[in-house]
Amino acid sequence: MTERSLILVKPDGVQRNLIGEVLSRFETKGYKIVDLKMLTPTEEILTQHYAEHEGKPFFRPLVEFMSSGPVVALILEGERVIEGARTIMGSSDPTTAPAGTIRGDLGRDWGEAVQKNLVHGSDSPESAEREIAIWFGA
Ligand code: RTP
Ligand code: MG
Repeated sequence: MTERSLILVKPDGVQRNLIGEVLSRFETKGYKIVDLKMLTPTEEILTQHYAEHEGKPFFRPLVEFMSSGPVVALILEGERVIEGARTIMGSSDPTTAPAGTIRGDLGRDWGEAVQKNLVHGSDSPESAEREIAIWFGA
């Protein structure tokens, strides 16, 4: 089934000049970038985006990290792209993410409170719809 997923190249990915590398992994797989923009996210957009994590100890540091510089937000489209993009990304912790994935190959965990794990991808069709509305409007 054709789906859409909201992908972010996080501030560490932009700072490390990895936008092209990250996007090319999704494009090479065959997924289509159907919208894309660069912006420094406001607290408001991040509070909506990370609503599920509000109240957790890493919430404030996460919002501060994510608003520390520009990110690239994009909508990726393709067959089962929500699950497929997360497979390409690898699991959250860059130290244990499998080799061959974006986080496993390129992610660095230097012990910061917030894992600078380069990329975000929607985790379900419901999240994707919600997040696309937050970042790109209806
Ligand atoms: P994402 O939402 O960014 O795609 O990542 P995810 O599903 O793999 O991870 P999630 O549990 O949704 O957490 C969102 C982001 O919060 C940061 N985080 N820090 N214990 C910690 O310090 C901690 N846990 C999570 C990471 O940047 C993670 O990607
Ligand atoms: Mg998540």
